[in-house]
Amino acid sequence: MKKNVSDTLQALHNGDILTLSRLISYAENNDSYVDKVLAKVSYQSDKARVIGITGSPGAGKSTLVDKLAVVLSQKGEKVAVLAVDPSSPFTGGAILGDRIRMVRATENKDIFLRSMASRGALGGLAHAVLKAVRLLHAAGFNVVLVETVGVGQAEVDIVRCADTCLVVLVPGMGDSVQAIKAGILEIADIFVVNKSDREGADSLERDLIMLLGLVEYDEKDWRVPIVKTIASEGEGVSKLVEKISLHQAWLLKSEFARVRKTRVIQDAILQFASQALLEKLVEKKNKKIQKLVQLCIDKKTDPISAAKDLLK
Ligand SMILES: Nc1nc2c(ncn2[C@@H]2O[C@H](COP(=O)(O)OP(=O)(O)OP(=O)(O)O)[C@@H](O)[C@H]2O)c(=O)[nH]1
Ligand SMILES: [Mg+2]
Repeated sequence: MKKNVSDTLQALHNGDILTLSRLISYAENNDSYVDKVLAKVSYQSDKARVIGITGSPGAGKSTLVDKLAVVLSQKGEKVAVLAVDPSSPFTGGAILGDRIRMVRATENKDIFLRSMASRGALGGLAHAVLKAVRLLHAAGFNVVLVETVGVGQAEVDIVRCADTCLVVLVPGMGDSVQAIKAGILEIADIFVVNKSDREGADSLERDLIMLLGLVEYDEKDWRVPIVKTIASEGEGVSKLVEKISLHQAWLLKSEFARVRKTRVIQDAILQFASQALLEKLVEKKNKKIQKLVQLCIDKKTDPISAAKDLLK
């Protein structure tokens, strides 16, 4: 398929799914062909939106994403789903569980579903996801749902590129307020209390209300809402869609949103630049790196000093 870039670009703009899928694979494999294509894609699609969904394993994210995708698609949006798993670097992208759980969305041929995993390449998954999102926008998908497991740095990096970020919590799974790290509070635009059919949902909600009550809001700030859902029954999903729309309307008119966008773009630039630098370093200084590794093993230096030495 790696013929000429403008043919590929044309196919992508025409929404050719095979081309799109292959380009996303190139992004995962850190193949530079995708960069050549992306370089020609303009950032015009301002109406395109990215919704990030994160939360602990088994919280019901995929079930929720599935239902959200269907509702949004029924509203006439062109929806794509990226199911990202930062914790499985070597599985090569296929997350069987997600494939099985998302039967409903995948049956709907208008919804594009793709699992992504890091293939152990340098730089990691966040870059590949950023690229995939741009590819999807270029292919005409105006809503991209990005599901990612967990709440570590890798996940935060991934959902940071989202316009609206949902954090899914469930009762009785250690998702108590004590367990909610500051990082999560920072990234959450909407809290979802899923599995509300379970005991403890009300008290989790109360805890969240209390926690959010500690945040000082400015008049123009977005107030993080809490939406209770039973994803498996589709309950609360339309309310959630409503809150997402409200958040996105707020984004369009708020100064904060502009600041946030600036930050996201700056992050993206720096991430791509640091990846490129790192690759160059490894390529040019491989011998020296190996030498430094050995010196560390022999306790003749330490990684921090070695890093400084490498950059000399
Ligand atoms: N009781 C109850 N079960 C639910 C609800 N939502 C999802 N589940 C079930 O919870 C299990 C996990 O759901 P998933 O959607 O796969 O969760 P996930 O967060 O995507 O899981 P990972 O991707 O593995 O982290 C499945 O068996 C779902 O059917 C809910 O609202 N109530
Ligand atoms: Mg899942």
